[in-house]
Amino acid sequence: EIPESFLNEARQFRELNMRYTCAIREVKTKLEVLNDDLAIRNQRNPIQMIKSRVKKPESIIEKLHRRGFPISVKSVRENLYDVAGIRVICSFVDDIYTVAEMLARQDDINVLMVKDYIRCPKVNGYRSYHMIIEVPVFFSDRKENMRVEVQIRTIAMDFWASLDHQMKYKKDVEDASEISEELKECAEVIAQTDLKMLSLRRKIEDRESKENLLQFDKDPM
Ligand code: 0O2
Repeated sequence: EIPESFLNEARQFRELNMRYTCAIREVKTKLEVLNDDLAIRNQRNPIQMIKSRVKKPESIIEKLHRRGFPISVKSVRENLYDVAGIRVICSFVDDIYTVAEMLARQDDINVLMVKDYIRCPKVNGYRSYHMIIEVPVFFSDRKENMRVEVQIRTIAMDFWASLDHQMKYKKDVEDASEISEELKECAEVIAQTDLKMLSLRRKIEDRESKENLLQFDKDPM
């Protein structure tokens, strides 16, 4: 016989999962709208890819436990900010800030926290722009402000973070500290390359706009 209290808590967790999934959908739509509009204005897509996930129950419980919070649905709502996670992969570093500002400016979005690990990288070399936002979601019987963590980074930063993440789950690998050192060096090279790519794109755009002006002089309407 399964105790009623357990079934009740399980039901509540399932409902919680549904609510965070819906919150992700709302924010994803906002990002897709921004991407479509910016693509028309600038003739290129600032967003390459959007990934998302709802934190697994075991990770939720582990994090609550690690931080000394009670294990309950109420506690998840109050104490965790990253149950709903969206990762936005941009082409260039300036796209990250454009997308972040445009999202933050929307009047139904409330920005609770920003961590700019691009301007201030972590000691291991990790770079990414993190925002914790609150978005209203309209359910059948109520409106609820849901928290969503949005991580925005370049393709290169994402490539680096995947390998770094893999490393975290293999703590017992030989030469771990040597690998960490090399990963850190790689992060610096990647950051330089991201900046170089941005300046090259700007040069190309400058040239294009000069050519367009020349064309206009030759052939004024
Ligand atoms: P997952 O699997 O992505 O969900 P905490 O969440 O306790 O680590 P805090 O201050 O709440 O700490 O969050 P912070 O520093 O903003 O970073 C949270 C998330 O950013 C992590 O989630 C990772 O996704 C990513 N992140 C932060 N630092 C690193 C890093 O050094 N390397 C990589 N690869 N990712 C990082 P989770 O919950 O750890 O993991």
